Amino acid sequence: MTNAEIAQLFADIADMLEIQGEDRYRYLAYRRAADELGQYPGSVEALWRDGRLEEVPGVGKTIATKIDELLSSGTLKFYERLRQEVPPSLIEVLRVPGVGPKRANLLWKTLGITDLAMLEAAAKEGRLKGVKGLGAQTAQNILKGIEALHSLGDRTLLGTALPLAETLLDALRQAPGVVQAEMGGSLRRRQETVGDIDLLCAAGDTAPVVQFFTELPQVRSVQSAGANKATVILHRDLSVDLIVLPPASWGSLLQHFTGSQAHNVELRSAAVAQGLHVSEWGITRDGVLTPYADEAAHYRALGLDWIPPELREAEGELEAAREGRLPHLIELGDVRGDLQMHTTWSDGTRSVEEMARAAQALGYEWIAITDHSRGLGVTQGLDVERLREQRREIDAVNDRLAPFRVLRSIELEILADGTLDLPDDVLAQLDVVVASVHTGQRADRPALMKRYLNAVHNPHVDIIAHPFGRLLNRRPPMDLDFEALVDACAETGTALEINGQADRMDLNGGQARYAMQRGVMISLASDAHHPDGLKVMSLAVSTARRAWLEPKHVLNAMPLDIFLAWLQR
Ligand code: DGT
Ligand code: CA
Ligand code: CA
Ligand code: ZN
Repeated sequence: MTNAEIAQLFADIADMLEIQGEDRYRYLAYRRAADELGQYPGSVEALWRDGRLEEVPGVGKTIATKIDELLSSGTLKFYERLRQEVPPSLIEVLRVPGVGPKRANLLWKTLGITDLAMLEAAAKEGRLKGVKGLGAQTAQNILKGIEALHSLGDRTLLGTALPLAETLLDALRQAPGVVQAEMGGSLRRRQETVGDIDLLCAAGDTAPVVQFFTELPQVRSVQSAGANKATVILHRDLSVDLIVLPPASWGSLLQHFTGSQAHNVELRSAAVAQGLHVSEWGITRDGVLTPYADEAAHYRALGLDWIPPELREAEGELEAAREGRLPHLIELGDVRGDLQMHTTWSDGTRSVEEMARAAQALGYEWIAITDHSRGLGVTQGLDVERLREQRREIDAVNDRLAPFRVLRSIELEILADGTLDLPDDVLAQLDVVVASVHTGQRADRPALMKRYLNAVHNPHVDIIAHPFGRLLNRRPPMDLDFEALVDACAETGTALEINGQADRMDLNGGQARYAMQRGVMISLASDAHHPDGLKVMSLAVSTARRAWLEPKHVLNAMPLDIFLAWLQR
C-alpha cells in the first residue's frame, strides 16, 4: 500500500469516530497519524518491514499495531467494523460547509442520509426542516455549500502527484533501453493541481518500455497501450499517460507534451507564419523533418530562448523569449530563510530548536517562528505572557546556533471584528509580524476588506499570510477585492505570502505576479508544523516561478542583514 492509501484509511477512521461522537483526543490521534503518514517522505511500508513504524511522528504503539495488521493481512478489523457502524459515504457529507460530525450523525439517524446526493435531494425537497436545529436558512446554506463543492472539482494536488511521478520515473529509468525520462504536462509546469500525470521517455525501442510501464506494481488497470504510448490508472486513482519516442526527438517530445495547450497553440501559429510545422517529432521545414534531441535547440530553431516550463501558459512568455527578456526566475537555492512555521508553542509538533536545526540543515541562514496568536482558540495560541516565555527560549536557541538566526514572529489573528489579536506595544517587540484570517472567512467582501485593510495599515504588520484562505478541492477562496488589497500593500510596504502547503498554494501564480507587478514584495512560507513540513518550500518556489518572480521580488532571498533592514522600512 502507498503512504497515501494508508493515510486515507486512518483519516477515514478519524472521521467515522468523530461522527460516532467519540472522544476528541481519540479521533484527533488518528487524524494526526493520518497527516503524518501522508506527509512521510519515505515508504511507510518499508519502515514497517524494518519494524520502525514508530519513527513516524504521531504513530504510537496502538496505531503501529493497526498498521502492522493492515499491511500483513491486507485488512484492518477495526476499520471494517467501523464501516459496518458508520456508512463510509457519510464522510463526504462532512465536506459540506456547515455540516459537522454531529449534524451528519443527526441527518443520518433521522433522515437516513448517507451521502452527498441524498443530502442535496433532501435539502431541495424541503425535508431538512423536520430535523432539530435545521431552519430554512440552514437548508439554503447547505445547498449553497453543495454547489460550491461541485464547483471545486477534484484535481490532484501537485504535492500529491509529484512524489508519485518521481517514483514512476525512478522505475522507468530502469526500463530496457530508456535513456531519458521526465514528467510533462501540468506537472512539469508545476500547476497547483493536475488532471493526470504525463510521463515522457526516450528509448530506441519504444514498445518494451510501454510494456514495462504497464506492468509496474503501482498500476491498477491499463486503459490503453500501443507501440509508443499508454494510459494507465494507478492504485491511487490517478491516471497516467506515457509517451515514448526515439532519443533523437527527445527535446521536441518534451516541448510538445509539456504544453500548456495555449502555449503550444501560440507557438505553432508563430511557426506557421515562418513556414514551419511543429510536432512532438521535431520541426518540419520544406517537407523535411528535423528532430531535436535538446529542448533548448527546439526553441532556438523557432527563434526563441528556452522557456522555463512554469512560464508556459501563453501569458507573454513567447514574446519575452523572442526578445531575449525572460526573467531569471527564483530557484530553491536562492532561498535563505522561511517565513512561516509553527512549534509546540502552538499547533506544531517540535520545539523551536528542532525546527531551527532542521532549517539550518536545509542550508537556510534564518527563519521566523510564527506560532498562532491566542485568538485562534483551537491551537492554544500565544498570549502576551507566553510570548514573553517563548522569547527567552528563542534567545537561548540564537545563542546556541549563531550565526543562524531565529526571528521572533507570530501568526497574528485578524479577528472577525477587524481588530488584531495583540496590542501594538506587544507587536512592536517582535522582529516580524505575519497576519492572517482563519475565522469568519465567509463574510461578505466589504467586511473582509475592512478587516484586511485595517491589518495592512497597522505599522507593525509586515506580511499577510495565505491571503485568500482557500483550501484546494475543499474550501473556496474568500471573496476579496484583491486589487484594493494589493494597492494597500504597495502603499504601506506590506508583503503578501505564497503559502507552500500543498492544499493552499495561496497566493497562486497569477495573483502573485499581479502583486509583484505593482511593487509588492512576496514572502515564501512552508507553514511547517514539523521538520519534514519545511520541504514544501519547493512548492512555494514553484508558484513563485509561475508568478515570474526573480530573487529581488522575494523576501526569503534576502541575506539576514538586508531582511532586517527591510523590516525597518
Ligand atoms: P491537466 O492534465 O489537465 O492538468 O493539464 P495538462 O496541460 O497536463 O494537459 P494534458 O494532460 O491533457 O496534456 C499534456 C500536454 O500535452 C498539454 O499541456 C499539451 C500537450 N498536447 C499535445 N497534443 C495535445 C492534444 O491533442 N490535446 C491536448 N489536450 N493536449 C495536447
Ligand atoms: Ca496532464
Ligand atoms: Ca495527459
Ligand atoms: Zn495560517
